[in-house]
Amino acid sequence: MAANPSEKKETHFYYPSEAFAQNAAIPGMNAYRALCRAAEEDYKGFWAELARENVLWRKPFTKVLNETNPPFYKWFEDGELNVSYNCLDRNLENGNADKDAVVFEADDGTVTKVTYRELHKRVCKLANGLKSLGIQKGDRVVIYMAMSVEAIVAMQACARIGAIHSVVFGGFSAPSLSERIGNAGAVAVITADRQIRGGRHLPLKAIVDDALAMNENHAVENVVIYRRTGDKIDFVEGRDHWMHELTQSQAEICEPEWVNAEHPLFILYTSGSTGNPKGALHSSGGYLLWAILTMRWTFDIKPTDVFWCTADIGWITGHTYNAYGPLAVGATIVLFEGVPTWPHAGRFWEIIDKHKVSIFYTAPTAIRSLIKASNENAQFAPEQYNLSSLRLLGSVGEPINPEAWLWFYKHIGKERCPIVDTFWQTETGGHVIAPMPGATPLVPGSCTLPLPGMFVRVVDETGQELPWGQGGILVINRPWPSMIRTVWGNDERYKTHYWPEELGGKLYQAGDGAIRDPETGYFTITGRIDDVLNVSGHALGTMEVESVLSAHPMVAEAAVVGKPDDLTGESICAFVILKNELPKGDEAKTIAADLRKWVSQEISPIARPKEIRFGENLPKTRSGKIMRRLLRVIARGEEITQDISTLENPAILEQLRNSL
Ligand code: 6R9
Repeated sequence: MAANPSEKKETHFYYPSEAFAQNAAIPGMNAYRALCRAAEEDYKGFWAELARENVLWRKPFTKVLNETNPPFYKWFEDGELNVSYNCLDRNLENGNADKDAVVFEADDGTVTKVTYRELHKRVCKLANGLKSLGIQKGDRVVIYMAMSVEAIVAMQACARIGAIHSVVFGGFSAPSLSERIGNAGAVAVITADRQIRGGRHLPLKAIVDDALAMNENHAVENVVIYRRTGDKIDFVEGRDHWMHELTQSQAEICEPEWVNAEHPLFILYTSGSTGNPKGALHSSGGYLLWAILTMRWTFDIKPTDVFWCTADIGWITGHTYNAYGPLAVGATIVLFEGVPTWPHAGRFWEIIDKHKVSIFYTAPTAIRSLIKASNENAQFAPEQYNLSSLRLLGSVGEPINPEAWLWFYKHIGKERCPIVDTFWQTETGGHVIAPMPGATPLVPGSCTLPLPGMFVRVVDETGQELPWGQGGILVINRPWPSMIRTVWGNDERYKTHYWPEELGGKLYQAGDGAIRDPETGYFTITGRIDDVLNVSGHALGTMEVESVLSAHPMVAEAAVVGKPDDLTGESICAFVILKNELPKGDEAKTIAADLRKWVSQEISPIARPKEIRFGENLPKTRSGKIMRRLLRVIARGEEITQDISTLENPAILEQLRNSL
């Protein structure tokens, strides 16, 4: 892969190698454009054909899209299928039975490999076990587990019997778990005794006990416990069951429950920045279709690939690109229990080397922290490991700043592997904007172009499409198969939140701002809409300023928020993590002055942060997103009264508060 400077001085495109392009599912821009055109010309026909080719239907659908009650769209509504059948039985029938489905790397480095045949058996046994407890199609089952084969077995077992799972990330506290159990009206919880992270045993079952005790009105009758550590737990007779005992004498075959395409597959709660978490509801048919297609198109998955997505199954990325998509296409996945920095900061590179990972999909925040770690200690630098098995890299979760992109490209991909920067959300089910790796010329910091079949626009506050080069609101203007169906138990919230009247009620509002390159039409995500700053009447994306700060040689990571200012309306406060130690006194002042000058030069004096605070880290959610709303509160010197249950590192708040 070579960097070709284009005529435009500032844009460099990175092209896939010829060999990569030739073998890719979408082998060039013409193929990409042809697919986009096909969708444009006959939208329903486009999706119908893909759905027939990629999904195994028990009963074929005759209706493609029902638009009679927008925004409550229905896809393939008279078709019948089973998602677990598509992920497991399909592979027993097509020669993958003895292929590894999951390579599980435990926290302590122990490796367990599970073939498709074995996975199918375990899923069937648990599915039968759940049925023996009286759990039925349509019942909600909360899964509160860490990364484990059993967590995927649990999700698949629910899908097999038509139960609706709701995975709650294993780092959530008892009140958050209790709220989700209550909201979903769950009849059962599947959990583990404990989880292991970074050598420590952390409770799971005890938190389930607390969560259930907090809400007397919950409907949970059964708790199924996977024994991970063997630590002692309290056991409620009649309610609690060990997973191994429940499944022991169950039959190894479980006839799938054939469900309608619109039957809900799962609820996944997304932590909105305001209000209670929203339970995004996903369907069976449409969701599965997009999970499969994006594995083929964005990840160009091949039978020989070893696919590693580092996202926890508690997030949508772990759902679509660990539990469902890769299995439905018969891939081998690596599933990692631990954390990137334990027992050392080279762990990710070590795992890639050890398991010969060929596709590696992770988050910008992980990349940035590993850049910092490898700068601090060359022993953990990627150069110490053999990464030659890699052929494709992916990024997800936040905008990736060009600095981190280039490091990822050079040090991990060795300028050979395309990077797919995938923009999407819990609500979209799968990728929305991402390069097609064998086709799209890459530009660091841009997620490039929408996937074929995704109709994405940048509009103003009234819903009018804006010309390229003008920043606005990102919307999707046609329903798509893997879209959120509703907010669980709250149709009204679904309608008003995602299909705002101001935009005419017909546009799905993603909640992000975006701008398209005036020449290429490439999209750059400028951050959540509520992250747009307005300094002296100039709109500035937080991302824009953060990118420039992060590109400074001393900076590891930066987050920028606005704060009210008498003079300029809003002023910029930057929280900065340096590659070296936390600076003090005069040193801090000098560096801050340097950084201000730098931003002035790189963007404009308007973007110059009025205030710069240094810290050892930024407050992040457990899925790695910077919690700017907390930084906003700190910048304003206010007390933190908001919910911080999704925060990974609460201690950092105190440090940042005292950083002035
Ligand atoms: C998949 C996932 C969704 C929000 C989304 C946006 C941000 C995700 C991104 C990205 C820029 C990317 N986001 N991927 N921003 N570039 N490649 O993360 O889902 O947890 O629901 O978050 O994440 O702000 O709206 P979810």
